Amino acid sequence: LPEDLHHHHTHVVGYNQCSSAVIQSISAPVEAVWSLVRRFDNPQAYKHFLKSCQLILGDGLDVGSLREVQVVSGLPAASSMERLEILDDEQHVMSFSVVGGDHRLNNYRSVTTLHSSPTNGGTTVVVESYVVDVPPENTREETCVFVDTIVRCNLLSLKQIAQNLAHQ
Ligand code: A8S
Repeated sequence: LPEDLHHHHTHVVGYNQCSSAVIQSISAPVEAVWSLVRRFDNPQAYKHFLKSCQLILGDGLDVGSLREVQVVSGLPAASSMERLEILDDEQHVMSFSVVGGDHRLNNYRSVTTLHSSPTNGGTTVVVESYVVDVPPENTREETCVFVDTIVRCNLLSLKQIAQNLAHQ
């Protein structure tokens, strides 16, 4: 792994936390994928579990910007307050942390990095890792399965939308 990739996806994992990563390959250039991932103010463009997003603080480009997202019905959550931690347009790194809201994923933090495939030009490899508290009455295993499922859905949707953008 390149050094920066290793660095961004190395998390401090506390005793009652779990951590995992999802990798997704996308047949679109890094810049097309990045145009979607970098929009801290518009995550619902590809995250279909979110129905709306409001910027609460900042411009969505500076670290410390805050957004409040509303979650679709059917999930054990209603809303989430999220803080922008990293937005690096050169290295294609975005990170946010969950700082509040009405849900069970306390202290969630994720890092998403984009890499152009070394073997296939025009292909992007997305790596998204996270760390989160294990909720009371859940196991580490259950928590990772739940979050992995959400992240995998998000990255599959990102793939479809980015590929449509790139093939226009
Ligand atoms: C993301 C990743 C996750 C979002 C989770 C894991 C969430 O928005 C949803 C359900 C929950 O129970 C927690 O990149 C929370 O958005 C869809 C509200 C945080």
